[in-house]
Amino acid sequence: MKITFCCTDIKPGPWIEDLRAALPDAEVSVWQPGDPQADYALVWAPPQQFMDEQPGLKAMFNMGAGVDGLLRLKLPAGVPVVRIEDAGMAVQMAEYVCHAVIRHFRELDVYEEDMARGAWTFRKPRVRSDFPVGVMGLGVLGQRVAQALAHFEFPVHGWSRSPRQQGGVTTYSGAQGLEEFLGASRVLVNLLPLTDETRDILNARTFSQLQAGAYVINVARGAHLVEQDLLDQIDAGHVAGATLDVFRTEPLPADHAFRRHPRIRLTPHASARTLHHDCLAQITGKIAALERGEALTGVVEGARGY
Ligand code: NDP
Ligand code: OXD
Repeated sequence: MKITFCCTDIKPGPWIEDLRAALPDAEVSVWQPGDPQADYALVWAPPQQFMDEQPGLKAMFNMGAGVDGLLRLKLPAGVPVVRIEDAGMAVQMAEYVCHAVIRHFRELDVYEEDMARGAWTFRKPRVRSDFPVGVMGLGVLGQRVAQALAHFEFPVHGWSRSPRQQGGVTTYSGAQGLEEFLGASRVLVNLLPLTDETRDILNARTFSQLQAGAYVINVARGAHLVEQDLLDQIDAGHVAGATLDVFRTEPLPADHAFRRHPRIRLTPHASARTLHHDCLAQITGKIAALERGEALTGVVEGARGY
């Protein structure tokens, strides 16, 4: 079996070594233009030339949960694209989102500023039921995030494309459920995949439907957010602030308005990192399952875009 590795921005050395250790009978190499046909590929932001030259793959493994970058290319017909499912990312995302929600709810920024200027003052405790959290996307990551928020006793609402049931979460679905979902939410967490339907979904109209004093957490993709709309809504006072991990342009330009905004907290697309060993185990496990003729989970449906 031949496995090829074609990942921009990921050092191949450790992957090649660990793939060879996990699948000793496989021939594993870093893709070069003109290479012979492989059986399986591990890809992240590959060039179109790779797709054109590898039409006979048995499966292609995307080295992340989001496949928006990959689906921009013309993919070889009939080759299943398999994405990463959790592999240690769900717990990281739950930590990150809970941290952002709690930091805002408990006004920890204000306490930090007070302490830095020598003060010792108390804020009036806020009422948890005044801070319902809406999670957009109830997939592998969104479900885990919603569960973690419910554990902290926030009222949690969840929105997905098809109807979902989750204990402790009030659920809504489809375009017809969006308005009610937004109206029930004050803190909005985005964990949608980036598709034609979800691009620019965090916009002025969406924000205006959230409860007053809204807070926005975007951990999915930068192109979900209309950046100027967020800045305008913060200026207008309807949105109190935001925590952003992903941006339309990454790295975020040094002079971007978000960089020095007092109400916006930033991280560099680091909310849920790809963990080498967890990913490797998931991918090699799936290759072995395919070789045994078994069906896989995590196969992307091209038509719906995720
Ligand atoms: P999943 O595919 O498991 O879940 C996607 C969810 O979004 C599903 O509940 C799906 O609905 C819902 N959805 C999709 N389209 C729509 C729509 N048009 N309207 C309403 N709901 C919709 O994805 P994951 O949870 O694994 O990952 C989510 C995203 O998180 C990734 O696509 C990626 O962009 C981002 N991500 C960001 C990371 C970071 O470090 N910042 C790390 C990892 C991922 P349904 O349940 O009906 O299918
Ligand atoms: C992913 C990401 O999609 O890291 O996995 O953004």
